[in-house]
Amino acid sequence: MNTKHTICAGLLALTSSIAVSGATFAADPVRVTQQGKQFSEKNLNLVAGQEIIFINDDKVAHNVYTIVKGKKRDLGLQKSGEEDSITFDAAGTYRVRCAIHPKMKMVVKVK
Ligand SMILES: [Cu+2]
Repeated sequence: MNTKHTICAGLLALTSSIAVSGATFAADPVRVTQQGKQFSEKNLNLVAGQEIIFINDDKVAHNVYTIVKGKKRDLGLQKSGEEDSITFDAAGTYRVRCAIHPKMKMVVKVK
């Protein structure tokens, strides 16, 4: 009987477990001020995973929101002096608005 030995050279899968770390740096958050019922930026370019910190530097309250992946991301009522943030995880173009002041508009492009 002829027995055929097939010896599979074990694939050294070490590399896959070592890789990854250090490859991804989250970009710094961007600070956007709300003053005079306007955003301090009209257009912003971000990388995926980057965060915008919205600061209310107005006397009046604001309510920042945008739609991320079909879901409304709403910071709710933001009183004078308060700050809150939205993280943009996915590439795309996002229109940021204030629910109280329709003229407040900002476009965020994430790649
Ligand atoms: Cu507002």
